[in-house]
Amino acid sequence: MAVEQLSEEERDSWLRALPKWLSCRDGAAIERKFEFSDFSEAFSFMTRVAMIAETRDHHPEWFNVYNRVEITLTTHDAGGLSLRDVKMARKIDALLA
Ligand code: HBI
Repeated sequence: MAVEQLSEEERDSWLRALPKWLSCRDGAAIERKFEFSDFSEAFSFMTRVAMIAETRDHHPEWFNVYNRVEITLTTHDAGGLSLRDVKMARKIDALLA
């Protein structure tokens, strides 16, 4: 199923609803940085995100060193930001709520 890139207006509107996420790559992606108490907490979080990614068939670009995790979301199939990224960001935020 073709997935559409969000318009600039849609992107800006969704970014207001995702205050912990920053727009990056000239609007083609969103990113959020996380810091946990230790590596075990960080990796446990990554494991939960990985399960969501598999369930939704939508996978993050991420970086981890010790207790820090950085997640970037973009939709390769759309060549930019799509609703899949927004929904994934909301799911990730819900893990920490
Ligand atoms: N994950 N972030 C991201 N972007 C995609 O376009 C994507 C994905 N995971 C799987 C996926 N696309 C499949 O639809 C195939 O295109 C690999």
